[in-house]
Amino acid sequence: MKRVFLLFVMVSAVWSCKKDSNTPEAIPPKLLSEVSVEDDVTIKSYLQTHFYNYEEFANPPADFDYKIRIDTIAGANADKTPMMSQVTPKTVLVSSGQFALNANEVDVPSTFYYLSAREGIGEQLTVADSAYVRYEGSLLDGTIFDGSTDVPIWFDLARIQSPQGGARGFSEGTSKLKAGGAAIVNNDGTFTVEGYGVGFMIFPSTLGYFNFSQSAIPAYSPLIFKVEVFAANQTDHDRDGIPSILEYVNGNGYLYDDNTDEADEIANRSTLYVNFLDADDDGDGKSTLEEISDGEGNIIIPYPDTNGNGIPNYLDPNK
Ligand SMILES: [Ca+2]
Ligand SMILES: [Ca+2]
Ligand SMILES: [Ca+2]
Ligand SMILES: [Ca+2]
Repeated sequence: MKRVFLLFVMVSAVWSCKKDSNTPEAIPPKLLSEVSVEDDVTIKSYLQTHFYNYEEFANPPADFDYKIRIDTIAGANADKTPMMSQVTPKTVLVSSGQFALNANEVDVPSTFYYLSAREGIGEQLTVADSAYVRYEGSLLDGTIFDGSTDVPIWFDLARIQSPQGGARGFSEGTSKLKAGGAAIVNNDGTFTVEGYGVGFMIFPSTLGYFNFSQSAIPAYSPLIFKVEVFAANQTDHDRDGIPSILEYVNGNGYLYDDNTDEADEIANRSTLYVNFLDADDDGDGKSTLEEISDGEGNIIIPYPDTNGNGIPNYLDPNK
């Protein structure tokens, strides 16, 4: 996915141009609110007409590889259960600012669907975890555009949510899965993880790349990812003592719209730091770590709130 992200960054400032015109004409992006609804119709139709190898997951053959295989409900498979009746929907809110669009759309509902084919025996992930996964991304027509299906790789699920990351749906969907058990070291030095989580997620382009087309991903493409989760680590990106997952204060699961001292940063600095990347969250000149510590290297739980106004000191510039 790194390659895809890089491409995203390079094309992010370019609108598509009409090829048959001498003068390139910028085509304004569609509205999130329109695409979100269109994509949902497309996704539901896909889920209604496709099935996965749920029977193998329910009664695994001896040599089963625990890979999800999706096929059309037709012919010999006409009696299969559609994925639509097995997936779980989750609606999150998306704003046009997340795609650097000017439409001023705020909190547009966008629904993704996920399924855990095999529940992992390890921890439940969060959208701020670092996750060790094998994965495969494809379009709904089956075109595979990215993946690492043999060797697991680490993904920073928090940063993937970023405007440059472009795959918030991957972060959201993966957070619904569970990791596997503790790694077992084999005699040859390789690792085995038992009971790792296996699942997939399908999400609208409003949680993917939206209007940015790439070589293998046309603009406005809903995406599907199959994911196998082996391990996950909690993160603290800015090392301020507050786990990144606790640094979204508005509770919407999106880490890039939480910036407590944004007004101060706009007024006084050139760079904005959202809370999970800001080691002084309230911008009062005292580090967050200092504001939650006892002076002897211990973090105080619950976080100190000296004036008792319900806002902990590290988020309260007026304390
Ligand atoms: Ca932190
Ligand atoms: Ca900040
Ligand atoms: Ca912080
Ligand atoms: Ca502070």
